[in-house]
Amino acid sequence: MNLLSIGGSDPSSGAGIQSDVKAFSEFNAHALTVITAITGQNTTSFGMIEPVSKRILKNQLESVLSDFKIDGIKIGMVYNSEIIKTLYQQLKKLKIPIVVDPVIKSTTGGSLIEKSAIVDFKKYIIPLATVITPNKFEAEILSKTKVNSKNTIEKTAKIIQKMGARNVVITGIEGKNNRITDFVLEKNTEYEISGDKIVNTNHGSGCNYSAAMIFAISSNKTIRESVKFAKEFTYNSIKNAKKVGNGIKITDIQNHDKINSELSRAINEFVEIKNIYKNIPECQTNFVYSKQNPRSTKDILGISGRIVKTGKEVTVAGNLTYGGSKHVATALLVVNKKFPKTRSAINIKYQNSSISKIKKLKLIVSSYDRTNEPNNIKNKGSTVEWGIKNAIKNLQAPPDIIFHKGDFGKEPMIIIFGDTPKSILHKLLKIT
Ligand code: PXL
Repeated sequence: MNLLSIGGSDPSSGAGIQSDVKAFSEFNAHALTVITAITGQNTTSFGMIEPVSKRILKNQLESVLSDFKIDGIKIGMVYNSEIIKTLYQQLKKLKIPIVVDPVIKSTTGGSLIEKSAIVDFKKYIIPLATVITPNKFEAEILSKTKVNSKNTIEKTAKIIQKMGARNVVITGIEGKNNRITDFVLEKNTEYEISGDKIVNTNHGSGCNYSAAMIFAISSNKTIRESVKFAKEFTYNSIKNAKKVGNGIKITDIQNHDKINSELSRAINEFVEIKNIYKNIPECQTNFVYSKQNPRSTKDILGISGRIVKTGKEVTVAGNLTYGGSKHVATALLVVNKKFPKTRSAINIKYQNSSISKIKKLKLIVSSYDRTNEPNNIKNKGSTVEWGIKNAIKNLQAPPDIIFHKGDFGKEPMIIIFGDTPKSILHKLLKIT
């Protein structure tokens, strides 16, 4: 997935473009950037702002738009009217989801938009928004209403929606009992999503929220799912915030899930293997890695949309999620019950050439015959479980490979098992 961040450069890398590059990379998306302004700032103070010229702004945009298939765009700091109008001219014709983060002030006190540009921001940028994500302060400025008992958050959100944003999410509304709430106004419905509050002044949380939002929206998640995802991602980034400079903490979005980073690295290597497309079956490939002692497929990380063949290339469709695979994860779950060290698996196309190579190697191989499957199992839809159980029934050591030759209307398949995704790649390279 390619995601574009349009915004300002922050040399402290806590917010702005640098923060979005980190966030998008964390989602395994490729980060494209268009810089609108350069700021001088750190964790204690805000220095200068220099907006870029119209020429270079336009050239940056044309460069990325003409080359990449862009799945989603996030707009952050836009600073002045010239930048706003130039962006509008280039973006109005696109049919790509856009998340607008209407940044007005930095936590350290810098003004991120000229006062005189707010009118044009409302006129040109807000109508581009699939989702706009102001905090309460930003919502008040944009709607020109102070939230109180008479002017509710809902009223504020409706004013912003009237300006042309399809969906309005007002973030970080402080409530009672240490709770913090996002108010969501979709086209025809409105609701609130609450979570625990963390008391912690930080730099970067607003940017993390909108970056996660555009990723979720571009992954075809609903608005409600996207809000939940962005909220959780931001909560973790604040929880892990680090004091790297002398002033306020910077949010930390690094994924400390080793399972995720190991699988993600192996998938990146897998898609680069020469001619690997020849090994992708009709039902496509999933590559999974489990937590220790998984209790269900929800403890197994997999690709939500599989690795798919696109001509002579393979592409990862979707993202890594626990519970993202059904079949391969179920097969792994069964093997792991008997052999707890086996925690990773991949399915590849059944080919006679692979089977002959497998037979020549010192691998532990087993198979099952789907034509022997009892009807009651077929009807229950638990074929994989039944087959793998059968295949490992008499094994004393963990299998490297389990295959089956298919059945009427069922594609034959090879599944490779191993302790880690890396060990799977090692075996795969020997048999393909
Ligand atoms: O968090 C909003 C933001 C966005 N973009 C840039 C920033 C800030 C806050 O400091 O500096 C460039």
